[in-house]
Amino acid sequence: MADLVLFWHRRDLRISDNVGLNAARNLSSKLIGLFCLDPQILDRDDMAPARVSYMLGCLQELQASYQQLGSELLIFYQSPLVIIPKLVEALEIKTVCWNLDVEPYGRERDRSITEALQGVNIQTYWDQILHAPSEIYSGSGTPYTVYTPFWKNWITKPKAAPLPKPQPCQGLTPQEREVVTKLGAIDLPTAEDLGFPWQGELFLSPGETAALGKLQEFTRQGILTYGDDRNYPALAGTSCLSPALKFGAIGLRTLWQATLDALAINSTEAAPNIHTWQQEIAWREFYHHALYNFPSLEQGAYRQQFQNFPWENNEAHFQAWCEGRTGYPIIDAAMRQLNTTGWMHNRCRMIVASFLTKDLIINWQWGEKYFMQKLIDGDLAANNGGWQWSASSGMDPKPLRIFNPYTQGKNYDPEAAYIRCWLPELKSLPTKDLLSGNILPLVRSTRNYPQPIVDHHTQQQEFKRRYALIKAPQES
Ligand code: FAD
Ligand code: FO1
Repeated sequence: MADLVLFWHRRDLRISDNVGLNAARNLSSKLIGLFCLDPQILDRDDMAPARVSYMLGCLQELQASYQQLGSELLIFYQSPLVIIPKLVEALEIKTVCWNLDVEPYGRERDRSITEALQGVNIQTYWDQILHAPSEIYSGSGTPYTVYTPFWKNWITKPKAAPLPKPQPCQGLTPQEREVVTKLGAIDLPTAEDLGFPWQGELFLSPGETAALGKLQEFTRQGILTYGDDRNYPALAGTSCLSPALKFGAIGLRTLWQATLDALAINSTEAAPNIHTWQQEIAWREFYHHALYNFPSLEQGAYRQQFQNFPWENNEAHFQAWCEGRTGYPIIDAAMRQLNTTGWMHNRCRMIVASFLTKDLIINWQWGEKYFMQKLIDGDLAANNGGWQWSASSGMDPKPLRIFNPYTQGKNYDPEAAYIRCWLPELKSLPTKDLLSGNILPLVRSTRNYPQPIVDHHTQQQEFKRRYALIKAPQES
């Protein structure tokens, strides 16, 4: 009888194009999967119900996929540090495999488990990015801190082809099944059971099948006009794959191959659009590598001098921003999209992040956390990267980015269709008033829509004044 191999899933909730799972299956024909509902992660105060709900949906399909292979995915609501050594001992498992992660918590967890599993064969792999951090260093052997040179290097590296689904395999014997039941294996709970009820529709249907379907649909059509369409939040101009990428419901090699296929079958006119989407995939990787190389990003600003920024941190302003009641239509529309759906368009993420940091002069970390509490795709690396970019506290602070919310609205929501969709109380107002914010006080009060809580021009000057105080000498 073949040796039992344990494959531990974390954010790779699929069976196809899964580097670690594919390798584990090659090691043995007897293979089971494991997912630990980790109290240390689930008890954090930045958990989003939409995200937990999406994750559980992915796990449901993953369980079914394991059954089709002839095996099973075990679920425990326990710390992996406790349950994995117990499983290894009770089932005499000789090999444990998993895919690596870039997050500080995950890396420390993996280090502790490795230590606890002395004598066990542990095999780890890079799966959630196309290139491991060690593959993309500058000529002088240091990590990149600016995107463009990173991209220029990253795009020249050959990318691996998608991997197939694992071959059918054997799972546990009835006796072994009894053992895992005694150790506390559970049926998959609902998001409500875990304390994260999500009543709304999910922005993307969970699971591998839905993610592959979405990729196919997008690379057949949406990608061909992505270059322009991606900037307009009223259009369905982006792939909507971010939750799938967060939880690994789709493999990166499959994604990349789809872009190559799209380049091969479409006209040369489409190519710049496809390249732009490839660049977004590289932004994701840039932020993953950044977090891996500079784990302290999780704690605060990359730029030292930014750690003492004199923020205003007005709690009432923060509350108004969270609720979408700032009196700035484009800001409020975006925040209501986030609160209602658990997702926000990228253009709007940049606008509301600039508004929070540069207009309300509130610490970007408050916004970072609020996003994590709401986003279905909330991902430490991308979220932290996006916030530091917007706050000018990160690796690439120049030019000092201050978005004018009215100009942004005019440029990217010219018919105010997005504003009308999320602010139905203002629906009947003329487009030019919605975009300029010139809404009469009487109209605001009858529709219960607030006055602007701050003046953009005054606050912009104030931000610049404070920014000058912390600017490093070499920048002045
Ligand atoms: P598409 O435009 O179709 O892009 C395809 C994929 O590329 C995305 O799914 C995503 O994985 C990646 N990607 C695209 N743009 C970026 C980017 N700027 N940075 C990093 N990866 C990118 N993305 C997250 O996945 N999770 C987050 O928590 C997150 N927080 C953000 C916070 C702020 C302040 C900002 C400005 C951006 C943030 N982003 C985050 C990046 C981006 O907004 C989303 O990835 C994108 O809106 C997801 O929609 P999509 O899948 O339709 O993207
Ligand atoms: N990974 C787990 O192994 N167990 C979980 O219970 C779990 C919950 C979870 C919830 C939200 C979220 O955004 C991610 C979640 N993940 C979970 C994945 C997590 O990102 C990885 O485990 C990382 O390696 C942790 O650093």
